[in-house]
Amino acid sequence: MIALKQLKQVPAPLSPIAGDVLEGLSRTPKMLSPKLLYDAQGSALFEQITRLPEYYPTRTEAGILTTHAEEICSRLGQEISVSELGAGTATKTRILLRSLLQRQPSVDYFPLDVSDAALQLAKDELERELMAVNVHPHVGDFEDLTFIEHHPPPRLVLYIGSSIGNLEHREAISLLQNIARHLSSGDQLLLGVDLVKDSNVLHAAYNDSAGITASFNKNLLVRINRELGGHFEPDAFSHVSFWNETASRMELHLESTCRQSVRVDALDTTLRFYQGERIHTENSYKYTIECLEDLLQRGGFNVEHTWTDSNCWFAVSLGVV
Ligand code: AVJ
Repeated sequence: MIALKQLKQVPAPLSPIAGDVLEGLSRTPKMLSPKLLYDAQGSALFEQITRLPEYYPTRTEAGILTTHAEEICSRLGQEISVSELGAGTATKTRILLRSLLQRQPSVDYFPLDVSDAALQLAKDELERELMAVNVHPHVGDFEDLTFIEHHPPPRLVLYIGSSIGNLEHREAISLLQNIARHLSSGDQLLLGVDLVKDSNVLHAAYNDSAGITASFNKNLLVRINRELGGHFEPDAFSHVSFWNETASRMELHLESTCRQSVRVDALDTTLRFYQGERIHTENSYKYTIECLEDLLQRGGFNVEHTWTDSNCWFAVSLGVV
């Protein structure tokens, strides 16, 4: 009896996501940080998204990098090192690194990502394909960027893939300022952002017919079930994504299909949902070229050049400190 009582008093080891989940789901309206979407399963689902016919950003950006690789590299410093924020599996980065190796004998490449699995894949594939690239992976988020100072100058920081689209404008500006603070004069940033376009194109990209984006979104609930002893029924929520014109962003939500209560053991709480209640899970901001260049400027970079595709669907901009 006593042993059991003592056992009950031992707190379960708190998962690192507990605080974020409790905070977000206690708000009105409920929300969850988009960072939570990228566990191993979520990162794998995102990789699938990048190959969907409706999801244009990845292949459009890859097209821009392929078409302009030489010109981009000609604008970079001599014997640079490359750091990448949110590198993932670094598929698009290979285009640039390959081109860079025409100008310098080797490259030190420092990918940062929250997903250890993705980084390991990046390292294995890159070092097999491009022997002159030395990969130094770093698992972590963007809170502390001091490690950039340890990368050999002159530096190129890559922040491509429109990951900055997850951030509010003021968050995006302070992230760029934070990057700039750890760089030296002459160091450069290559930033990729998704552009404002026909809302039908946007809608299709986030509501794919194969339902992969829906699975990616619902994986949040699966993750809470696994890591926090949640009792979510993923199919009692539907994937909702729409263009918010006023805010210039795509929004992702999970909408409760019925009135329901969901117990989350590790948070020692029961969440209540009314029918139609939404959890806001992600924003994906879309820029105009003007807004993109303004963002770089406010972030502490001088814009050197901006490249786009023939549809003007995506833009890649080079800035210098
Ligand atoms: C990884 C943030 C660039 O905003 O398009 C894709 C994430 N979410 N489909 C994006 C995402 C749903 C993606 N980013």
